Amino acid sequence: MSNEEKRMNENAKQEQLDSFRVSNDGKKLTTNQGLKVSEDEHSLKAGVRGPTLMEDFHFREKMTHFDHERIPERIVHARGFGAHGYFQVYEPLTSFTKAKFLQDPSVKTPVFVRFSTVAGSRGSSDTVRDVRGFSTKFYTEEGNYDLVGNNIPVFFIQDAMKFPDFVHAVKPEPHNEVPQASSAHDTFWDFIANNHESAHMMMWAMSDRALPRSYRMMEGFGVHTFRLVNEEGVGHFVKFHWKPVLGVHSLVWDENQKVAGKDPDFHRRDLWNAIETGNYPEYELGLQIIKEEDEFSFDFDILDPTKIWPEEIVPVRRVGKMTLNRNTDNFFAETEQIAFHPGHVVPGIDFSNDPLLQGRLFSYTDTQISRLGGPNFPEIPINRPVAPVHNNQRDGMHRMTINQGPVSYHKNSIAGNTPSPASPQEGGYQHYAEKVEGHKIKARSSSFEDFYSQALLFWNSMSEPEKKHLISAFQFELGKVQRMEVRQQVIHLLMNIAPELASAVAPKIGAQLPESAENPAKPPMIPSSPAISMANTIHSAKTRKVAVLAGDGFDQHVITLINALTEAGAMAEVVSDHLGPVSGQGGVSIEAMHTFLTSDSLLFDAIYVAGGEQSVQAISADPNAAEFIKEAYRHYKPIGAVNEGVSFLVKGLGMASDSAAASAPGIVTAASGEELGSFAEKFLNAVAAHRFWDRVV
Ligand code: HDE
Repeated sequence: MSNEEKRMNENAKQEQLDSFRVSNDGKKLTTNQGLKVSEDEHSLKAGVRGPTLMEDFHFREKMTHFDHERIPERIVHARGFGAHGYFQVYEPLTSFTKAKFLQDPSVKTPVFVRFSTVAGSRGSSDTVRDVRGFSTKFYTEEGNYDLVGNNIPVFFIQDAMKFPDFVHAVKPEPHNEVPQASSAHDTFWDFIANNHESAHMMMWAMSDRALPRSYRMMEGFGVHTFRLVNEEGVGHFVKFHWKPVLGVHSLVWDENQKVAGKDPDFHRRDLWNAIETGNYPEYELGLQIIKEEDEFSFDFDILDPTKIWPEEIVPVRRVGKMTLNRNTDNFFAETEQIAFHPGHVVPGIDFSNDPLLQGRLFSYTDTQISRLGGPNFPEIPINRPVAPVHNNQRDGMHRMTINQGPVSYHKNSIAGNTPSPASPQEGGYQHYAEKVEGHKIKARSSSFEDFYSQALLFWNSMSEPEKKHLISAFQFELGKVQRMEVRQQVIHLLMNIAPELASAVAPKIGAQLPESAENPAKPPMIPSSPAISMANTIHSAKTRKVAVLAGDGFDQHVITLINALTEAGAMAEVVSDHLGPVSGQGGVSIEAMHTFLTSDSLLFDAIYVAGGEQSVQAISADPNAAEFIKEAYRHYKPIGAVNEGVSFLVKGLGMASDSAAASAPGIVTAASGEELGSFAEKFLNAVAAHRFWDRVV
């Protein structure tokens, strides 16, 4: 491929979208028929106080369009946010797959990614306890490939047949449509109690994984076992992973709930701002590969979507990187209208017989037909492949293409039997010729019956703080369940997984702890999987948001600190008692983007209190400033203060002395010249550590 062609490939999607982009800047107002209109505030009336006339085509067009602006939201994953980017493979994956976008490291394949929550409706909050969707559309030269994954590697159910039941149970209850975007209610837990195949997934969903700090800081998983097929027709089983370069990080539950009120768009804003400021989110693509002959070498069935392949047993190879570098121009046109489907594959990628995946292969196109109004949704600009489309499909609602000629059938002689099927050598997709034998039967393999051992593996792999959070999550969620019998049944389930967990939860929810488990977990294949614990993730100060609390008269150290933070890739934002320029000692000035009224410590990763007597006085005058400190402390966040700022911090936290504050975990203070010299480095280390779980709050 020439360099010219490669560049075209990288920009191919954007260039295609360019032909649909419309800017109204500096233009005259028209109707949809291109007629310039002279007036846009008054309907045509019979006299200024008279009735509106039907003749007013402009009024009718404007109102009719408005009346039809909404489309059905997605039945699940309704609330989402997307961005454009590209993917590059590190080295050719020829031995595993013939997929062209996985061969040449110099090729940048355009992508669009949509992140989402699952249960809430389109207008719900970003920060709820929920699984997150992580869907990627690769616009490859061989057609679109969609990797439609989640941020949790397993699923609630094993067979697609049960998906409507599961979704009905987790969605708001049908009689009163309560609660919104929450699993903390009777029907969800009744489902869990009666469908123990959910046990493993429920552990993940109650963990901090379900409270991501940012879409930029979550893993993605294809969940199912797929198949890679190479040029020779040899297949390998594969699981797909996305590994965020910034590591995997979460909010804490109390913070999560409050952010939902303070900034329901928290994750959207975070992603949008990161891209706008050039902090492009990056994720490495990981593959776990199992040879076909090893299909039965594990203590789990590799077709079972409620099981992981522990990374310690089947390592994840990092094979490429995705970078998100462009926000959308229009949310509806791009993020809302994008249509993903796990069945959008390219040669070299195929399916397994996972019964959950098999059902998904039906559901996704079906749902787009009602959501996007007909079978022509692949023609919507964001859904169009960059590869050419030629077939005999015709007509239908909203058809855009003008297909020429009389022939719309195969085989034909009038058009020389074109469009003609392509041989595999010409890039024609060929299904993997797997040998299948069996009786038609509505049943599941007995190899899917171990529901508890990987749930126990999850529990065993958690750090102590993660275990505490998991216990609190069960106490909270089950605490919201009104029916005693449902709470009791869940305790029986937890007993099967880990009696330690059941005994910590039962007394808080008024349930009886059974003497023994009815069906105790078998020992997992390995005692614990360090890869599961977020305690072992990457820690960095990059892109972390630090609130700099400063009023007029702040001391010069603020500038040193802001420079150090910026250099480390962190984001310093000034919060003050007023917006606009805040003037410091020595004639310096910094811009306050927030006040204590418009902002909150919940929206930051760390807090720094500036020195300077006048500055401290100014911020002390607002009681919300002390709240900033208290709440950051409660949420285990790093807090720094220098000079006069230290006494504000000590007072705010109700601590006995400056030295008590200085020795508290995650609190960095400096007053003397020597301390000030090393402050920035120590504070940055604390920012990179993110949370100080050993703090007593
Ligand atoms: Fe989905 N899922 N799903 N799902 N799913 C949808 O398709 C479905 C499942 C996932 O950003 C729907 O276009 C069935 C697993 C994501 O636009 C629908 C089953 C995983 C998204 C649908 C599953 C997912 C969806 C709703 C069980 C992780 C958002 C709107 C057999 C691997 C895509 C739509 C986006 C969306 C069906 C299970 C991920 C109804 C039947 C497992 C990320 O078609």
